[in-house]
Amino acid sequence: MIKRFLIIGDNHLDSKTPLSRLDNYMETCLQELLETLQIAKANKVDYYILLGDIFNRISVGGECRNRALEILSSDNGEPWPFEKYLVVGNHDIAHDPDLMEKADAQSLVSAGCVKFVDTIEGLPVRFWHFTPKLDRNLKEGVMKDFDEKIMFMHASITDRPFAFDTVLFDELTVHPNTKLIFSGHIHKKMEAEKDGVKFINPGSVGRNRISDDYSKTKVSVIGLQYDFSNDEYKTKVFELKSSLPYDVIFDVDASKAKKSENKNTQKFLEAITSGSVADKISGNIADDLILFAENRNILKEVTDMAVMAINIIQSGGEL
Ligand SMILES: [Mn+2]
Repeated sequence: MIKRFLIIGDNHLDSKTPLSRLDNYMETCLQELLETLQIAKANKVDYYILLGDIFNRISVGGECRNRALEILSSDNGEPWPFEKYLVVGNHDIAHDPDLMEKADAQSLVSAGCVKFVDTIEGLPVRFWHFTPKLDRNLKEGVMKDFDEKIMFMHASITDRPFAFDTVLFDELTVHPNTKLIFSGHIHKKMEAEKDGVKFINPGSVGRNRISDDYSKTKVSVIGLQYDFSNDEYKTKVFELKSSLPYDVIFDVDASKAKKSENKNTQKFLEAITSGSVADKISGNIADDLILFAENRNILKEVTDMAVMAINIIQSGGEL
């Protein structure tokens, strides 16, 4: 039994254009969504899999939601000739699976244009939707108990250690039947193989913030042809033509200027917090900051904000 899949990483559709984007974010994202469906059709896939974070927020506004719904529902009135499945991502549900019923992602499910399930009858594949415990469960070896051959998930699996906590693919224990793991969530293309198990993150389709990761690669989705009788498979990368180049959609120069501005702010903060006012300091950081800022004619609003930030941090964010 040979089946074809198209696997699509985090779309992050939104009606709001992120500050760093120069184009109309929603229009570009919807165009990209449509193109992925056209690729699926042209390549005669059986299953179209969204790997999570189809939406950037739990509710992205009626226009964006409805247009996504129309695009996913039909090809100019003709039903798309494949099954569509949704892995739920953290952004789709504001990190809380109990909020799914309120989510725009649920609208797609309720309208019948994507399926939200854990398994497909008669096909050894499984969907792992985001939950706050998913990463921990994966680290604790939960996959050992599930014998499907292909896993689709929204989890922090990475091929190498990152600056933040992730689930290292090398340390993942899976069932002997499992051959392939596709995961979205980390917006970075990754591919790794160990003991006959392959991990692929196709990278995100949505580019919702300026990031070097996006500048180095083209936006793409992954085609998979899998023979379930002998576990032979091949994958193919499809680059999206509708994804505009990085330097067209992002104001790279403005971002650089902003980075240097942040650096200056940091220098300023260092200067005012590490200055030598030994004879006057009270030991109370907020009082000392006010005194120091007054001596240097810093705008009162700036000092007030800094003091408020200090208060929030000192109270453990309870304010
Ligand atoms: Mn995401």
